[in-house]
Amino acid sequence: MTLKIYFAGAIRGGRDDAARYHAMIEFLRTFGTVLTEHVGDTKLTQAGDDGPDDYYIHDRDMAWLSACDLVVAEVTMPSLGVGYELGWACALGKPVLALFRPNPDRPLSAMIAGSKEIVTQEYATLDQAKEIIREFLLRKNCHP
Ligand code: 6IA
Repeated sequence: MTLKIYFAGAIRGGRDDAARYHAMIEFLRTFGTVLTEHVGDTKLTQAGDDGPDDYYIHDRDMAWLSACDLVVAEVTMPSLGVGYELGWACALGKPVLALFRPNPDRPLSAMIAGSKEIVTQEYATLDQAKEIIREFLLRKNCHP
């Protein structure tokens, strides 16, 4: 059965890291299906939600979160939606990897960094992020 991966990254929180999300999603796709590919759509702007309404987005994403095998999140750009998803993912018992690029201006929320359910890993380059993702997935017995 194909691995179902839920990737979380900021949308209305800010799209500065959209290209990184895109590259991570491409890498994750070598392991299985990414349910939330739109998060890495570099054409999607903070304001560009001209699709379905917010109730639809919330309920569809929650259904994907319930259905997924694991969650990978890029948490450098603070996002209420990503925080909400990670809280729910923990409550649902999903394995969660949170990737964070440290910077002196904005430390990671203690609710993520201090969670024993969330595996938080710091990285600097995309190659490092890929290696962290690969190790996390292999530990969960998931192979490309
Ligand atoms: O608070 P944020 O918007 O930064 O929350 C981002 C997170 O919530 C992402 O990880 C997504 O899974 C989810 N999310 C927030 N907005 C959307 C959305 N907007 N579509 C799908 N997931 C979303 C509409 C875009 C669509 C028209 C392509």
